[in-house]
Amino acid sequence: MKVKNNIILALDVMDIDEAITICDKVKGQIDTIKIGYPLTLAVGIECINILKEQFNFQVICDYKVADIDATNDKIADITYSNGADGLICHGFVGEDSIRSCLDKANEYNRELFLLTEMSHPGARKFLQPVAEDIAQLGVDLNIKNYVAPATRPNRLKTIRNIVGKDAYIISPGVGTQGGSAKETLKISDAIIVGRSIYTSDNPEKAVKDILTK
Ligand code: NUP
Repeated sequence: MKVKNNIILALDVMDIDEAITICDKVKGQIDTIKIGYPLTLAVGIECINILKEQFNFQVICDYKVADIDATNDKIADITYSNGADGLICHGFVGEDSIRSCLDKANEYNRELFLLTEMSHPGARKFLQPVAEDIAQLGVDLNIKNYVAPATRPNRLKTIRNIVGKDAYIISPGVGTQGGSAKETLKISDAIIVGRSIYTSDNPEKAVKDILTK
């Protein structure tokens, strides 16, 4: 996936008018939006197409898909058929579950992102010990796209070393969670930023500040 300025806006607002207002302010600098449960559950899955049609954005759905293969298949199908350019799935659920998302991505010719280690403090306990195995499983399954944390550059580096230089890594945790855009982009291909942009009085300037810091 090619992402303008290597920055993805995590649009975790719960109102479509607010979402549109923010998008309107950042559309000159950003062409890729990540939406998750907050916007989707508040507005409905049609929010994907609203953002695509109004702004011509690429939309990544952060549904952290983590079910058995048969259910993952349905979740991936409804997400891609509603216009998602990318979908994020969890890796800890294992090969069959990941594979059903990957098969759907290939069927629709869209992207699948495999979540390895998460960025929040709680991820240290259960996810961190298996994150390298998850990344290796992604490599074994020929997955091209990964999510790995901006909050722990050393862990991000370890995951980069496993998935290789040609893999595409996107990293949440810049700004509010404490990660640095500059440091992260030495290792990752793109950063994911939410609150530092969408809670700002001046989202356009917030994007500029993040990119220049
Ligand atoms: O490990 C992860 N950490 C994380 O913050 C995986 C994620 N998908 N996210 C998401 O990235 C999180 O749900 C939010 O949508 C975004 C980060 O937002 P913010 O901390 O910049 O507001």
